[in-house]
Amino acid sequence: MSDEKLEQNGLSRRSFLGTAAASSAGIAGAGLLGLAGCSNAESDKGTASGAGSAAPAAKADAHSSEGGQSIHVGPGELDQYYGFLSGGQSGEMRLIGLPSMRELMRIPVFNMDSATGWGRTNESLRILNEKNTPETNAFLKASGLRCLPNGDLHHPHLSFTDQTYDGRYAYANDKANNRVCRVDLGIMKTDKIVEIPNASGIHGLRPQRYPKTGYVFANGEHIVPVDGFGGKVDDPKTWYSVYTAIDGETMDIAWQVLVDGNLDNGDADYQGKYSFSTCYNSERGLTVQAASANEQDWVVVFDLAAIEAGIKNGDFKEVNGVKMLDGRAEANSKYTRYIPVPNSPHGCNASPDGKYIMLNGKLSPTVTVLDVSKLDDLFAGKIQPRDVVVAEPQLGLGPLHTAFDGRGNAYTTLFIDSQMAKWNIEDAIKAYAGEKIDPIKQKIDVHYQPGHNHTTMGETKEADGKWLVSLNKFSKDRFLNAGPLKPECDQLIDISGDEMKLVHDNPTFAEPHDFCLVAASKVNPGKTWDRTKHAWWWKDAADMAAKDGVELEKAAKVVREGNKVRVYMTAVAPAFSVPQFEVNQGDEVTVVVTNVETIEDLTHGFTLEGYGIAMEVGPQQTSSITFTAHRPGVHWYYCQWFCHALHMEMSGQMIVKPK
Ligand code: RUQ
Ligand code: CUA
Repeated sequence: MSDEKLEQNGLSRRSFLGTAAASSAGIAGAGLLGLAGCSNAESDKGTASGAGSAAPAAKADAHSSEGGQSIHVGPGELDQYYGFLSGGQSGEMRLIGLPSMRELMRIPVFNMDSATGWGRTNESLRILNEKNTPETNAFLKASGLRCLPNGDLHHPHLSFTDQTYDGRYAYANDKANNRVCRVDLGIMKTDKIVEIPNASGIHGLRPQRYPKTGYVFANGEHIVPVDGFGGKVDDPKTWYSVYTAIDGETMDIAWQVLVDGNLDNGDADYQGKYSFSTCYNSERGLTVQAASANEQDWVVVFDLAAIEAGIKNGDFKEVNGVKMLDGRAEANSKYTRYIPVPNSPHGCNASPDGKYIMLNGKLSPTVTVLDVSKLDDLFAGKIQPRDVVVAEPQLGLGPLHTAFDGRGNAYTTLFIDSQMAKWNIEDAIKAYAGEKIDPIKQKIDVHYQPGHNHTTMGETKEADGKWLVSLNKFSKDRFLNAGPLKPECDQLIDISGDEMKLVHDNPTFAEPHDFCLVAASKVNPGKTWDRTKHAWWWKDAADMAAKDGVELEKAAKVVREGNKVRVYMTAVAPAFSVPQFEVNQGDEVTVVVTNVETIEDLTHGFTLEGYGIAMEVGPQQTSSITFTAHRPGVHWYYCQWFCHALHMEMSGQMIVKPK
């Protein structure tokens, strides 16, 4: 590329050489992901925010961006948006208020949680394990585990009806253990977790937008040998990746499609006809060098109606109980199309006008724009795959994800440049058609190395163009040093005016990956549990109580059956209805606590000293836990939520008589 051309593209010679050097070195790690840039930044703050910086960092103002929107939410005031933030390696989902960026709640999902007992209570263990594969159940048994103790929640996205959020559910994936969860927004608790068989590394996740969710699409990132399609453990040439559609209502797996390459991120269209997945490693290599050798990889497009017809006509193989269709490039499948896109595309984002799909180049400085209206012709064989591309602007180094303001602008994170690029979609289309026009409107520095970004309501037809959040992988000097492990840095950017303005840095723990920004009016959680509506949560405890002739809401009873002891109690501030119970060493004990408070925010808890037991019991909720009384002696149990002036007195004793 000539210097002149580089300048036209807004890339300095120096930043271009940064990647060129990395790719010619062929290796990897450092250069490839811009980590060289990071270490430079470490030693030289002057370049910390990335080479090729077009504009100095906006000066942060604690309360407002000059002339922009106020981010200050005063005491007692409420935020305008909910943010559903992934907890990354923590395995949880986090609820944030925007614009204050205050953390409102942590929702345990793929983790175990000390405060609520998630991963320990009978109710959570049922949800965690009810849709495991038989292999996982065997593994848990052999390992002496009650549930998988970890997960890396990546991509939270809400359910849709008619192209916008309907406030029913949030879904997210666990790449580490190939699972997809659902959070019931009525109680902000995980209500379903399903393990995806056959696939490996469930990564990209997106719900169907129209007519509703519908399907939840989940990408298998890693190629693996797949039963029924000749997959052999010792022959990587026979390995493929698996694309999964889950029924968002039942959380059963609807179908799977076998595909080439490593599926990365996905999205669905606004019409309910197609879904998409970026696909790196078209080489199907097993090393970094091999996996990034090709100049072009793909976006895979899935034709939903054709897939449904294929299922109906029996054109599938049943693999471990799932209907799998052959969508491989070499199979010339009617279910898929492979559109070449520059090197190792990453993010995949549908524009809120429903017209375009953006594929973020990662190792290419470009974002490729597909025109959704051309896909019918592509599947009909009337045009070539690249004919669907209507723009491919060069934005800077390391484009990872793109968000939208609903006014025709797109915002792309540039990982290597540590910048956010704002560009106009129609201008990019004109430039691709040959017009002399620069689609880039503005670039600002972010700190540092951004991955996902998200705008308020930006993945719906109601994109409102108020706020943009950049989720940055590195924070370095932005916060007080927290030791070798630093927080990540989520930055709030005001996009309501003509210019982006950086207004707030928010530290977050390892590592928020994706975010979903939702108008507060779309989400209406209950204020207490509902004994009727949420009876599914404690249905096992209710069945058990019915057999024992116990009414949970009035319970104060100990039932013994052989070496099984069931203790039923209520919690009303400041007392449990059973102040003491006695068991024999070795008994299997189940404690069932029902909080009969009717007032909002009056949560009790049940902690049993010396047994690794604590659980949340919210107003009108029943929680239960089962354990073996191995340790003889007097064991106090107490409420761990400060519920009353006599909260400390809300306790009792379990007496375990030695054998
Ligand atoms: S991917 S940083 Cu796991 Cu969401 Cu792009
Ligand atoms: Cu109940 Cu503290």
